[in-house]
Amino acid sequence: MTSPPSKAPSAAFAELIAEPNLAIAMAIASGTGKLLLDRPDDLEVQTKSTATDVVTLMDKRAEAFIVSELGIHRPNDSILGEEGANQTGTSGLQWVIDPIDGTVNYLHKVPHWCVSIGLIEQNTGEALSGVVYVPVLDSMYISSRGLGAWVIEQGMPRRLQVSDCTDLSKALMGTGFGYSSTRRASQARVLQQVLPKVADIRRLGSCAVDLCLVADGVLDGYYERGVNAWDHAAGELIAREAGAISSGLFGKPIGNDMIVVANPAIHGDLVAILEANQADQD
Ligand code: LIP
Repeated sequence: MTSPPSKAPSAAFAELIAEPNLAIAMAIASGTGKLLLDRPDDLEVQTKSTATDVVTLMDKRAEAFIVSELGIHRPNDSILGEEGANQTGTSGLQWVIDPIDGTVNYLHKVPHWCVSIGLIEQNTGEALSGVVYVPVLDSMYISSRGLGAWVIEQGMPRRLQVSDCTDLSKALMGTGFGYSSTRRASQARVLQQVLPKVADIRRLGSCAVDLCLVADGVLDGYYERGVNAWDHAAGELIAREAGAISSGLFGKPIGNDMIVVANPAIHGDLVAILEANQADQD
């Protein structure tokens, strides 16, 4: 359970955590993290789109918990979840949730997984608030539109800022791969062109956490083809509020075909390489 900050937070942080919907998402993410850390021996693993696209009992249990909590605190909002939650509301606001982003990591006990809860304006699709909670590390990344991005680590708040890397050849780049062999072959084709042009690649297994690492300047950029709204709804806002530039390719916004999020100094160069190699195509 994330404990309250142990020292007086700055005025900006105080303003951010006073935002009521963010506070609701933080409390729900924290409770979901506790639930997920109490893992049963049998995770009742099933597969979805392919044999490598796994889902566990805990993905479903966590999503049910989040939906139940949102029903109590925000009964008129819509909800879209990776594991099937799809509720229509009347408020014009939609919660976009991934109960476990990085399910393969959760299954294999790799720490790089999270609870991702984003809030968007349904008419515009604009992100309003985002929470990405990494239970194993007790790190909660948070943001609301126009109020900056912060991480609370073991109760200590710290403001997030993207890296100052100006040279793509010195950039540490995050990416990920899909679940179909056709998609993976195409992603490997693109990786062959990207890898020689950057310092190194990290495939850590969670879009949402990768986006928060861009926000924190740990990764200089991240790109991936095939991620869904629930993977990036929260993390993309957090990264932008920390100074990142976010886009698709060829002037398009982020989407299932491609998401590119990086510090402003290298975002354009990364997009150019991806466009030159039709990275938004299989
Ligand atoms: C994951 C994404 C990640 C991608 C993985 C997987 P999931 O989402 O967050 O970026 O590379 O293949 O799709 O399935 O763990 O919610």
